[in-house]
Amino acid sequence: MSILEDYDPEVYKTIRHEEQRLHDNIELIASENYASKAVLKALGSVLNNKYAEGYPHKRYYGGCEAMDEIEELATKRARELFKADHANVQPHSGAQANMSAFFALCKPGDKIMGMSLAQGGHLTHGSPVNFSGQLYNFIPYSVNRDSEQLDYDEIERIAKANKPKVILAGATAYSRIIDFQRFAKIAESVGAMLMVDMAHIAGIVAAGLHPSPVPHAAVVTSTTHKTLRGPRSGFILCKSNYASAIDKAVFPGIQGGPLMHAIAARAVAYGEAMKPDFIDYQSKVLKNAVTLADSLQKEGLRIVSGGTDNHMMLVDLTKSGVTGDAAEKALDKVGITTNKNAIPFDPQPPTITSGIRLGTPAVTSRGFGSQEMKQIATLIVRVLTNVGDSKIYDEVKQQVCDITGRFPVPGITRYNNQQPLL
Ligand code: DSN
Repeated sequence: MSILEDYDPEVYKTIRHEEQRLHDNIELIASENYASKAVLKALGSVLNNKYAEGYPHKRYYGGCEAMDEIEELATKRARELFKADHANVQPHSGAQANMSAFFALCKPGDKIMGMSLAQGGHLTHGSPVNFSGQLYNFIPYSVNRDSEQLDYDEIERIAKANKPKVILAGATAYSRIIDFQRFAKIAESVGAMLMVDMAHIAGIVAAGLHPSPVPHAAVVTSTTHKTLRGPRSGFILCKSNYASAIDKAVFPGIQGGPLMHAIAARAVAYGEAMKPDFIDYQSKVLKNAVTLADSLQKEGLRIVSGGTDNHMMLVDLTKSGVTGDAAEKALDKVGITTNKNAIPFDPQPPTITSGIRLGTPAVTSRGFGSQEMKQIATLIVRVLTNVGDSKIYDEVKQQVCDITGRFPVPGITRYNNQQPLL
């Protein structure tokens, strides 16, 4: 960083600004995490400089020897980590991974069943403003209105009535175990292919603490930067009979040159996820999520579906009279970072919402435990019951600083004169 400081102080300043935010704030966005120093090192490496269109030993550019080595290492680690027949580590992001999977499995106009964005799905699971909703005939399914959990009988009924080509499982705002085996049975019963987007839970799956979709799905897509704690990127796992279609869909189908520095960083992240302490980390993520959800409930907030089995929870703010948007903004003021999120059957528009989504991957990477979860719940409620009260905000901000000051941020050496955790 000191080279950048001299060379381009303006850019350096913004990076320092973000380091300061990462250090000072409590990061509760469920899809974020702190990549290790090793992951960041690979991302910032000279592999950035190389064009390597194609696949190992079948490139459209010379000089790709090291590129072949790193891509083979990353795909081997991804296959081993998730016990998959085939891995493609080139998608630039989760959205690109999903686009590639749709291209491989369907033709424009085909029917795909997916969880709607408003119910906890993802933009690329058929939202009308996204390519997925525009190119394919998406049939949405939702959670049950009473249990706020996936209703597999209802999903089966919709599948039988519509006979989709693909059934897509996976979510960005769903806090319960997803029964991939049941999804596979439903898909099989209507002659559909099962695709799973496991982006949020990939790290928990890798640690063996959430059932894996890999044995059940034709194709599994993911990102690497959420619970998996790697670089921002995507990847695809599939059964061997889909390997060729998936590879062709990624390149030349929708992408050009792979981002080789990001592929190297994925390899580092997969390697980290293979270490025994990764299982310990993921079990702490889950334990912290339960403690945070329980503590918020004790403080009077309603958790959608009554709790969590994974790294996240949705908090229903309806009774408090504070919208998700107002809550996100108020919590931002005290250094608690969250995102507004629709709750199931939310009457508010997506820009306002009635809820916030909270997750524990980042704070657990930092070393927070049960005590901090309970404290955070109290601080959140203190803010939400005193929205607009700057005296309370100052008091809570001080307590946030007291907590964050005790925990160095992985990947950043600057603080506390000590080596980072990772
Ligand atoms: N936007 C991501 C999330 O926050 O869940 C999913 O891509």
